[in-house]
Amino acid sequence: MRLLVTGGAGFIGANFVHQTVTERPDVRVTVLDALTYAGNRASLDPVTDRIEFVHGDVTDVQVVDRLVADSDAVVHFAAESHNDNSLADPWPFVHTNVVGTYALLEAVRRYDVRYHHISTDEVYGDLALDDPARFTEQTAYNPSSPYSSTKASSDMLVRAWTRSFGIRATLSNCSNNYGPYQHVEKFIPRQITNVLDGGRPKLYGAGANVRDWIHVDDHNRAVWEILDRGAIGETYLIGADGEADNRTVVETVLEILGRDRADFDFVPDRPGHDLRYAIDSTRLRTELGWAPRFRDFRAGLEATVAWYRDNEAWWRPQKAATEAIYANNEQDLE
Ligand code: NAD
Ligand code: TDX
Repeated sequence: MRLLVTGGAGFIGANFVHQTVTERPDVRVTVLDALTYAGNRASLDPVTDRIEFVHGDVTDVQVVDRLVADSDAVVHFAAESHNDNSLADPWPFVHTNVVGTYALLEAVRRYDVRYHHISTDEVYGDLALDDPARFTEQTAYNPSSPYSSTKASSDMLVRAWTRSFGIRATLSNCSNNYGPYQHVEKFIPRQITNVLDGGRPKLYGAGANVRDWIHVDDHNRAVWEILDRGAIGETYLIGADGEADNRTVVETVLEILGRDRADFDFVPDRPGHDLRYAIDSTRLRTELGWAPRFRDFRAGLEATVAWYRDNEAWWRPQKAATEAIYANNEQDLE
């Protein structure tokens, strides 16, 4: 099988490529990645001699056409992925997430190539903190941020191309991922590396917002189940029952690293900050037999903390510039 992986130098994509190369030696992987600030070629170092890497943009129809024509399937991870950046400058999100998906859809239509679309639970908006409900495949779309609205837009394109043109597509919406190779702008790596640097974690608002954490390897195993056995035209929600409020996550990181649990700062809240995400993944579990392997969030966090401690050379080059952007944003919000 010839598999095109877009965004394979990013967090989830790189972990997906590692897993695929290790567990599926029959798959020939080509990565298409623009190496934006979020892409890191070093994330593919462990597998570099076993894949083809193409430095290119998913909005470049010529590159996309050539690579899709030479593939049996595409998994589309590439995106602008950070909510805070989308509030500061939405344009790259519209361009990559919407136009990039359009370019891929037209190419898979032209060459009748199997397509899997990676999306997020954020397309459903948020839930109240005290609401027992969780998102299902039937929940209405209601995105809050420029990021989530462009992901919702791309999902709609996939659904329309499936119905109108009969492309062979599946779609998955996953909750918050954690694990190795995640950019230090994101919540968990930011706090781990702040503490490793002797600094203090930064909690938005009151730290009460809830995210539904899943280990990135569990996400990627679910993607493979869908590629193997998912029903064409269908959507699967991916989640591992990992709800935790942000304050608890920060306190756990501090505790793992031997610091006082109260050693954090509250900072101004993110505008429009979604309160809570929660996924009901019954469909994926019952129809495709998927189950998460990382069931103990604290153990997964300990392994992630250990990875950042052992791989400073991977994250150090991004840390100062990322914190400078946050300092600037914080000033704007005060
Ligand atoms: P990331 O920001 O770590 O990586 C994105 C990758 O895409 C980078 O390597 C970047 O260089 C590449 N890229 C960006 N624009 C591109 C372009 N125009 N052309 C080619 N490559 C481009 O993101 P991530 O956290 O790994 O997320 C991957 C996907 O998973 C995204 O579609 C995101 O919406 C989705 N998702 C993420 C999470 C999460 O918790 N991180 C949860 C659910 C869904
Ligand atoms: O410094 C911080 N302090 C803080 O309290 C940061 C960076 C974040 N937060 C909060 C905001 C969120 O409630 O932590 C939570 C997680 O924040 P992010 O890591 O920015 O993730 P989120 O906005 O939830 O979106 C993530 O999950 C869904 C990914 O970035 C998206 O790509 C994915 O679609």
